[in-house]
Amino acid sequence: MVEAGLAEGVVSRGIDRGLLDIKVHDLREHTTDRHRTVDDVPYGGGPGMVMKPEPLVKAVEAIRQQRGEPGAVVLLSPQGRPFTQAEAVRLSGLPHVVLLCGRYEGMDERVRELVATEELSIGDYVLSGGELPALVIVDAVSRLVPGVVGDAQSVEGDSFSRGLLDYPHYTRPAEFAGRAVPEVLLSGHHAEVRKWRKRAAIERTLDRRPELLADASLDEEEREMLNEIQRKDRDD
Ligand code: 4HQ
Repeated sequence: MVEAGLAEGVVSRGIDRGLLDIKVHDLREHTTDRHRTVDDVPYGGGPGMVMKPEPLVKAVEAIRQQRGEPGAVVLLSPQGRPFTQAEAVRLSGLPHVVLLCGRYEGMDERVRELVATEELSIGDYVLSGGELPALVIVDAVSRLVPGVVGDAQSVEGDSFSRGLLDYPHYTRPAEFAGRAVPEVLLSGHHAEVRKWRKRAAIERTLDRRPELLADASLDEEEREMLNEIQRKDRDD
């Protein structure tokens, strides 16, 4: 599953261009029994299985030998701190990151204590394994590595790079199913387009994710727009 995810899109291109160096490690390579067992029954009873600690700890030890000391060893789990754009920016500044993916009910707690430096969650839902969360993190971090996304402006302008939701996007045709593209976007007035997009991003954020505005980095013009929109909403 992880190899398939790495073989697509910007991540694959970044690897091919030598901008990203990503290795997938199979925990079964760090087992000693005939069945290459990575899971066992939970102490205390209950349903499901738990990832055994030895293969995980040995895998991280082997990674240390092969690739040097990682800047972070991240355990993926719903119990982790929320993974945000700010976390992606932080991880993108580290030269080497290890992502630990578990299956079943989770990992033996001693893996977190002994080898993980942090625990991250990609959201409040339960997946069947940490592989997709790891790919999510690889994708979000990779596109922040210089050169991986062709157009650096598209990364800087991203939704969340300043803590706001994105503005609406339109392409041709100018009218579709009876719906017209906002006039200002066809006008060629670049300053007006910029202002329209700023306002639209603020309106959407206020409407859908108002809690984001507390931490958003708004410039003077955006602050003024926010005040104006809130004044209007209050008055009517
Ligand atoms: N899981 N964010 C259970 C997640 C998850 C998430 C990963 C499911 C670990 C054992 N990981 N395994 N949400 O749902 O990171």
